[in-house]
Amino acid sequence: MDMTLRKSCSYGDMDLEYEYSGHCELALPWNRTMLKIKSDGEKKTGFEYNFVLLNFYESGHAKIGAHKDDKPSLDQTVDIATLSFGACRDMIFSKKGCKSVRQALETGSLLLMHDQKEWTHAIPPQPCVKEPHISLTFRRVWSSLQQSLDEMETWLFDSTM
Ligand SMILES: O=C(O)CCC(=O)C(=O)O
Repeated sequence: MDMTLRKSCSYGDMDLEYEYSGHCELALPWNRTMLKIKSDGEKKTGFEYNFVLLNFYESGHAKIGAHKDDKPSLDQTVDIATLSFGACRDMIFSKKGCKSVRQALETGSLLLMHDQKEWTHAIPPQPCVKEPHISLTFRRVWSSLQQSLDEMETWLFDSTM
């Protein structure tokens, strides 16, 4: 991912980390505003989120390269919800053998992404856009504590069968 002119931070449940592009993002604790937005998003989507990544694109020169959100730490059963603010930017979705799809990220829009292991997505440069764009991408991330509990449960189940 190209970090030029794009700034990120994240909020999430306690001690949650999300690793992407060889970079580990440690979540800040939820604040009131983020919790309110998260709860509104959960009502709309029907999913429960424990992590949000904020991206600030200073102008149309800021971009994010094509990538898949296919990290093992992401719960793939939960669609990623992208809430957009500010200048409209385009997102391009591509999948082998399929025609690419260009989706405008209008301010106030909520976009749900599923099949994240199959599709790549990107926000290409749009030099004519002068104003900033902000995106909040809500996700469900496996915590290492949850992973240990799951492993313990599997172990207990297997040893009692
Ligand atoms: O900022 C966006 O809307 C896209 C973010 C994104 O693609 C990602 O974090 O995987």
